Amino acid sequence: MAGRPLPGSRRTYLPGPDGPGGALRVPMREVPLSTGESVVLYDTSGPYTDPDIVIDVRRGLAAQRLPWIEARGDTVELDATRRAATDPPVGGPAGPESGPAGPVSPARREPRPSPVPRGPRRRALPGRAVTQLAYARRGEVTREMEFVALREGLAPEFVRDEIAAGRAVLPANVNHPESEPMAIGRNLLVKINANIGNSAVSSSIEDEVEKMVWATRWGADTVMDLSTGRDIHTTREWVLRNSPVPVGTVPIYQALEKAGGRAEDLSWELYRDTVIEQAEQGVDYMTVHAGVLLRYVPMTANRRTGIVSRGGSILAAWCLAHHEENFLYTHFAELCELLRAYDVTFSLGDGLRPGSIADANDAAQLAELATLGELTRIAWEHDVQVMIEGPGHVPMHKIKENVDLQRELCHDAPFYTLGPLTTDIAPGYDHITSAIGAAMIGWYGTAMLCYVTPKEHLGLPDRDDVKAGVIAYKIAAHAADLAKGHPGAQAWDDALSAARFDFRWTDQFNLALDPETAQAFHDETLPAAPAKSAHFCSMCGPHFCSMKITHDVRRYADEHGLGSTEALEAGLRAKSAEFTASGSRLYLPLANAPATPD
Ligand code: IRN
Ligand code: FE2
Repeated sequence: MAGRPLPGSRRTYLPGPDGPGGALRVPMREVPLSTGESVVLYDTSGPYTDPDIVIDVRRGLAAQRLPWIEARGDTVELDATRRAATDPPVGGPAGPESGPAGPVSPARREPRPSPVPRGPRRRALPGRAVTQLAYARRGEVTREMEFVALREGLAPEFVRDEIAAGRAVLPANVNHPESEPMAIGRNLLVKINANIGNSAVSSSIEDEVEKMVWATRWGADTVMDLSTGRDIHTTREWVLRNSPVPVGTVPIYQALEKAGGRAEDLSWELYRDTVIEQAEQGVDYMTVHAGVLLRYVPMTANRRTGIVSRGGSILAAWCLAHHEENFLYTHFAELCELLRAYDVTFSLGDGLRPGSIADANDAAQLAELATLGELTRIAWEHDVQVMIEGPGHVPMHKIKENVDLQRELCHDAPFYTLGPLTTDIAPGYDHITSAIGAAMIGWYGTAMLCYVTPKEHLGLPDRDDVKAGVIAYKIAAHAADLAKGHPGAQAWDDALSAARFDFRWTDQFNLALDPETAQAFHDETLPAAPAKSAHFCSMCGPHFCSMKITHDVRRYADEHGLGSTEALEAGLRAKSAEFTASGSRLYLPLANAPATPD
């Protein structure tokens, strides 16, 4: 099937250093304007919005990074017998026979004869680190780094330097060659993650692939597959093979399924095999709750909401049941050895994050953060990339402290936070309570914001919730980019404001984060074509549009040969006379609307 760009946009490609026909080209979203100019925006939607690319979700996306990975010559293909040991059979009740579809595939519900073909899986040659961190430290600018630099409008050497210093990560498993490279760091554009995944009681494989495509269409920079229900392996396989963005997981969820749902039956060996299985599938980053130490668990006893992290509560239960130290902590160096063989990035989990305003910045949270800093150093010694997960629920006045402490304790590794929610009182609106915190924490330097949807605390998000969450977080991330003065961030705002001021309505819709909603709202009151160039909208009506008045004032100045200040004063006096003459009413009734009672 061919893709569908957002209304008024088209997918365009920036040529790489070898020119337009070269191996490297970076997809962007181009918005052509009625003025003949166009605006080029960062685009996460992948080939799904390129009408020239035919996508068969049963085959997956093109493995565009494969030649780069092979050219480095530091990985080896795993043979099929080796793979059979870690790949469980694909199938199950909601398995391949009902493959993913929705907006992605017209073949929904059609029987499919074969499961998703799995590409050759690979890992590092013995003793080699195939991580972007290892390359960056050696001074190598990889193709992936070049791609990121072009996309963000930065120098390739700058991107390499940020990665080498550990200030940025570029999650790119050698077994996910379908991904378009992106990087996460405080000196790059603020990124957002969308969580998808089924639970034991809801959703199917096709729903999850559809959500991934949907989330990236609206701007998700990464997705995390948090499936805990049936077919975890197969769902992930479908998501990975079709995902143009890095995919993250929390392996302890699948390990718990393998342990029959009993936390005490988990073991390092079971966990390790799960990590290998997922790394061979191509998971780009993994949440690892290795900072939930036995001695920290009692610190949560008097909290308002105890332990709210799923992974954190599983590890806490294991520690208490065995009265032993968290096996993720005691085996951390071994875990590093595994991750460096595929270039899986650590996302060190905040298993003790506060789950309520009352618990924000408490001793348990900060003790865990210090341990994550210690683990960061160990991962770096193994050339493994690291980011640090953060809270949670934090009131506005306690947000900055989180970023300051994280920087100090975790040596400037990128911070990746869930919101934070700035109040607990608005279930049903937690995309808003948390986007407020996300904007603030992004401004202070958080590199990636994990979205929260309106269904948070209430249920599994559906398609509409995913969109609401992504849009709320794109707003927070972009607001942070503006405040941080990221080069080029403001150009988008300037273009949209110019369109608004010039009453180029269609340009305004097309430049919007959500063009469909912007146009639909305008259509609700002024659907006719002439309204799309009218010098007012139904909010203020024709006589009280401030922008129209400003234009009138400027015209008045031109016509009367007045300098700007004089013109403004004279123009405003004229407007004031007009206002008084109209009865000094602020809102004039629309011509076709029922008269407003005075
Ligand atoms: C992000 C920052 N802090 C937590 N997160 C996300 O929460 C994390 O990336 C993953 O998507 C999810 C893990 O939830 P638990 O297991 O910690 O509840
Ligand atoms: Fe919560």
